[in-house]
Parts: sequence; C-alpha cells; structure tokens
Amino acid sequence: MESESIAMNTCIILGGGGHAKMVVEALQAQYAGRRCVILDPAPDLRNRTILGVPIVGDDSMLEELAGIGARWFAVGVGGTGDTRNRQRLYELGLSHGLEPLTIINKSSRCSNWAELGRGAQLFPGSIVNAGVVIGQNAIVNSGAILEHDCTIGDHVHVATGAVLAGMVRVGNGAHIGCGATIKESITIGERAIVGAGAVVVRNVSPDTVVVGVPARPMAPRPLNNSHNA
Ligand code: JB2
Repeated sequence: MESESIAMNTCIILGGGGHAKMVVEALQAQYAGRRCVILDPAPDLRNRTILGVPIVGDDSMLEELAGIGARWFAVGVGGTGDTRNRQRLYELGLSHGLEPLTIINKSSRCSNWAELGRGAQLFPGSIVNAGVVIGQNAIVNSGAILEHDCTIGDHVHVATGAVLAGMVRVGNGAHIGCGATIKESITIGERAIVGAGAVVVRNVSPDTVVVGVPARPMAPRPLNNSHNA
C-alpha cells in the first residue's frame, strides 16, 4: 500500500479476526466516509480484506501511519476471557497519539443518560440504560443488557447476550461470558472472569473465575503430578 494514499481521517483497526468484522461494520455505518485500514501480525491475512477494508501490515506500521496524519484507531480484537491483549492494543494506539473511536452500533439502544468512555464499543441489539457508566475500551457485545446504574470498568468485555441487572459494578479488565446473568448490586472484581451461562448471585473477587448456576469459583487447576507417580 502506498502510505501517501492514507487520508488524514483514516481509522486504524488493530486486529483482523472475528471481532474486527463487527468493528468494521459498525464503523462503516457510524462514520461513513471515514477510511479504514486494518493492522494484523498474521502473515496469512496480509493483503486480505474484511468487509472491503484492507489488512495492510502489522503494528510496526502505526508510527508511519500516525506520521502521515492518521488520527483515529479502534481495537479490533475482542478476546474470549483474557482482556489483556485488548488493553495492550488500546494503550499502543494511544501511545502513537491516536484517538480511539467510540462505537455505537445503529441497533444498540443507548440511553442519553449513560456515559461512554473513549473507545467503548456497543454492538447490535445491546441495551444500555439510564445511569450506566462504561469505561474506556469496554465492549458491550451483541444483545447484552446493562440495566440502570451499572458501572463497567475499562477494557471490560460484556459478551453476547449477558444480562446485568441494575447497579452491578464490574472492575477493570473483567470478562462477563456469553449469556451470563448477574443479579442486582453485585460487584465483579477486576480481571475476574464469569463463565458463559453463569448466574452470579454473590460478589466475585478480583482475579477469580466463576462458573455455573449459581456461580461458584472454579477449583484451581490440579497440578500434573504424573511424573511423580
Ligand atoms: O498484537 C496484535 C494482535 N494480536 C493478535 N496486534 C494486532 N494488530 N492484531 C493482533 N492479533 C490478531 O487479532 C490476530 O492475528 C487475529 O487475526 C485477531 C484475533 O482474531 P480472532 O478471531 O481469533 O479473535 P477476536 O478477538 O477477533 O474474536 C473473538 O472474540 C470475539 C468477541 C472471537 O471468538 C469472536 O467470535 C468473538 N465474537
């Protein structure tokens, strides 16, 4: 790609997998006319396109693109459980002086009384009600519901179809799995993981994985002692 052809209003999407497809579609509707390019380190994706948007190189191109006037970025990696890569990419974009685009899919219902952090992403059919506060770089994925007065930390991923009843607090970097349900006023600690389909009725400590109905902490993975047997 000729770097000179990058327009001043280009948005750089970091990651070219499944989540990037959702990001591209939402950006094309919300920021019509803005040009997008994708960066992804996977060699087999080079010169491919996602919904017409080219994958032009890896993250080493960020400096060059920012240097010729690209101003915007979006994290295109979702992640299913581990939010750290997403956080790292967000910080990488900021460190190049780029501004994160906030995504509100046109079929998301977001209250005027909700607050969205920079780079937050709301996907189709999600519902964000009054008094909700969403942190930077958080995802509210398709069909997820955030009832009134929930507080969602930075880099959190609320996966497809999860339901958070009112006043739930989710700490930075936590992951709420597909279809999980969280009862009113529960606190989910930083970097905790709530498994898909779990029903959470008690607070979850930071760095804890809970699964099941009702959700309980997972037993620590057993050590592999076979070589000692
Ligand atoms: O450091 C990176 C990097 N690390 C991985 N920089 C950039 N620019 N890209 C990176 N990637 C790329 O992210 C990988 O090379 C890969 O192409 C992409 C991740 O794609 P994948 O489809 O595996 O995951 P995803 O996060 O896009 O989507 C998952 O999570 C979503 C929430 C999927 O499971 C989806 O089904 C799900 N909806």
